[in-house]
Amino acid sequence: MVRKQVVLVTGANGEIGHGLIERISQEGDKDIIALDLVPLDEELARRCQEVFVGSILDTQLTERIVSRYEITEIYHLAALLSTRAEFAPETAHQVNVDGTMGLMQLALEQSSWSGQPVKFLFPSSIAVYGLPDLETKARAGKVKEYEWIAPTTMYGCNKLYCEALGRYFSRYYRQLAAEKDQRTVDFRSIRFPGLISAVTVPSGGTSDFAPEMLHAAAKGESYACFVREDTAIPFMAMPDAVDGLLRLSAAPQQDLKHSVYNITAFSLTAGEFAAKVREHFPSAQIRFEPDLKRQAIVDSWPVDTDDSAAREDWGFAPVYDVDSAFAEYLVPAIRRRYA
Ligand code: AKB
Repeated sequence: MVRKQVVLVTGANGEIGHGLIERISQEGDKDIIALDLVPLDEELARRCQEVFVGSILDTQLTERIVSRYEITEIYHLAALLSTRAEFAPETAHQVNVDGTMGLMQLALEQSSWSGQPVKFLFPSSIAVYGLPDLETKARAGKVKEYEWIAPTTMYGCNKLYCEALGRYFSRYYRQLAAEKDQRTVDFRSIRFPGLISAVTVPSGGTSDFAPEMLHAAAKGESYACFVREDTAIPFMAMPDAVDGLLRLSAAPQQDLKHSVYNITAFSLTAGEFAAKVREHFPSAQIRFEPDLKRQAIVDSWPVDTDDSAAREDWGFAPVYDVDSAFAEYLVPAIRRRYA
């Protein structure tokens, strides 16, 4: 019996999963299997070869998956985001770290069947950065991958550690063995800014204030923003994030000088974001009621990131700046969604 070769997407029902599954299935050359804690939306499920409902920590489930399919590529999107992880740090560690470690082991094991490296695409985050105060944040400006990596959240710690784990699995796994291990993981990671989707509303993150503000305005609901008006972090429209993952996956290995890359599209304050929302939804009711604890998390994230390495090594360039993201992607799609 020959197992079908597939791409595994974990956390498939989440924000990135929606856009990613749609794009991979449109491209039409790969079969997708999806794993999520909840059943996938019907439209999304139809694009997958099979959907598995359960936890990435459930080894019986992952063993059942590999008994049926040969996995050649993994997009490991499942995670507890920064706000949710602070309410359950130990659970976050299990899901974000132990879950990732288990999938890297699964990737290694799968590579032994084909003799080829299994690609492991891992979304990391601006949460790996930790700027100590607002003055330093302003002075730091666009941070490089190796600067200010002192996360203040469990989620940020988890992401930073898993980046290191990925580097280890792809370059140094069992480095003291007498014979080099032939099984290999081809780990590639992107540090994303806050992502904004027209299709889904995020939950459990701390950059959520921007997409929440926009979706509330489109629904005609008032919104109390949990950070100050002058709070600035980088953002990106979801199609550019999905494109980034697919481009990084397609890049020839020899072009990649790093295993982890920043990418960014535009940086603006929550007040500027609110002004953009009002430009398109003039009756939007937005007020600012900072939650000091969530504020402190966002204050520790950089104003922007330096993504020159991604641009140089694999040609990353976002399609959308802030104006075109609103005018050409977010607003038309959100209006259709809530019509
Ligand atoms: C979060 O807010 O936790 C995420 C992130 C910035 O990675 N959106």
